[in-house]
Amino acid sequence: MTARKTARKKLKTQHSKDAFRQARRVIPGGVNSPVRAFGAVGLTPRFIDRAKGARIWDIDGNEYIDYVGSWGPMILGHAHPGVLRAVREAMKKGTSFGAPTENETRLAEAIRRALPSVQQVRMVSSGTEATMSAIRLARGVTGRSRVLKFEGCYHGHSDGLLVGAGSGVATLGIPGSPGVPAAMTELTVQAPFNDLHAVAEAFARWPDEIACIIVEPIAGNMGCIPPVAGFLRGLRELCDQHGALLIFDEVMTGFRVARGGAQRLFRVRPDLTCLGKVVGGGLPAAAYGGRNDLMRHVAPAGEVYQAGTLSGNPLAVAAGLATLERLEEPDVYDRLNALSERLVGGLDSLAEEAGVPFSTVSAGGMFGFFFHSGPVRRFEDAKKAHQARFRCFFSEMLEGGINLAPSSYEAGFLSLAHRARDIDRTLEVARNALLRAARIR
Ligand code: KE4
Repeated sequence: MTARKTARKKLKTQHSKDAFRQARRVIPGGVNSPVRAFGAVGLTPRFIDRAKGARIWDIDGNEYIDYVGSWGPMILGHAHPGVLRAVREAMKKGTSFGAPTENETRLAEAIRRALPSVQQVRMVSSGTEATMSAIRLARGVTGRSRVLKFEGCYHGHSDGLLVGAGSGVATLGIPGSPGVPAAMTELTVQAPFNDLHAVAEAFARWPDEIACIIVEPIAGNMGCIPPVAGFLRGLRELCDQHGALLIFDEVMTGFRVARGGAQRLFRVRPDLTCLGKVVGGGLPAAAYGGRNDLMRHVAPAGEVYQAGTLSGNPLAVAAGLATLERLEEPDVYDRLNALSERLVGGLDSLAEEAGVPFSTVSAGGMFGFFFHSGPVRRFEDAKKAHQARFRCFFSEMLEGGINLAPSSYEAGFLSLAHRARDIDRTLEVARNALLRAARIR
């Protein structure tokens, strides 16, 4: 009697396949942001019908436990009643005025309460705008032109930040995309993440030329990679020593890893902070802010120009306010930490049982994993992770009703709507997914 392999019923995906074909006719790659196309995993992207709490449903009716959470904003869970109510109430008064509203002041005050390093805030509509504007401000205030960033850190798609991954020590940026002229990246210096020596070398090589360092204090765009002990403190000291500004790009970590973001977690105070995702509660809103002596240079208070038709949009501000208000509850981050630790702890145990090299990271409501035994401290390390195993794992988890980020260079996100039973279900599916991945050489 041959053991029949229990062929698991594959999820129906015909509607997503049809929708993807149709979308590709009128939208480049069929998506409005590249990662959504599932290119890294070679599968049909799931077109979404609706989401609620920790769950998301595709247009074929498949249900998933969601760990993408719109790439971070949905920290309360999808379609949170309080957020929907706030947006509905705001909509009744109109959708956009191009004039100041009191709620924008309230949101700025809520951000200040959480981030003592931020005395003034400017709302924008995307993380890209936030980082681009913070860098312009740093250049305007210091009168310097160079910017230092880290390989594998992503700060949105403004030209000067789309630099190819350099190699070795601090290197001058090379265009990371067609359409970005070399002249736009020549002023961008790249160093390996977690490498203070390379940063010190950059300051030595370009004395008095570096306006700022911009860093994801916990990197979330090359997988999830935390700073090694002393790294952020070291950046603070080098910036102070060389008269450069320190910009924390907390678009992903802000209100995600702690109420005061990574700067609270690691007790390092940046000069400027960029925020996004959670501060818009799922609607287009982002921000940059910092000390009064810096922000007073931003137009119209000062000379550094920056503007935006929909900056501080009433609906986005209502969603952001409703989200941040709920994040002021006392045990929020303990709950998120407990959930992410339950998840990554379970994955670690299952990977060990499966005998597959694997390492995990978690911080607040953010987590990551690599098919690499670790330590993963920089982009070079992350690139050594086993991609075929990741693809197999991702596919098995998706088939099992678990929606993970479709790239090993992304992070995962939990919400306050996730429960222990969701994590346990996820681990049930992960057991078999890791065994299958382990069989790949
Ligand atoms: P947006 O322009 O996409 O709002 O934010 C850019 C940005 C800036 N800084 C950090 C640390 C970020 O993570 C991002 C955007 N994150 C990606 C996820 N890795 C957004 C997903 C996407 O590009 O579709």
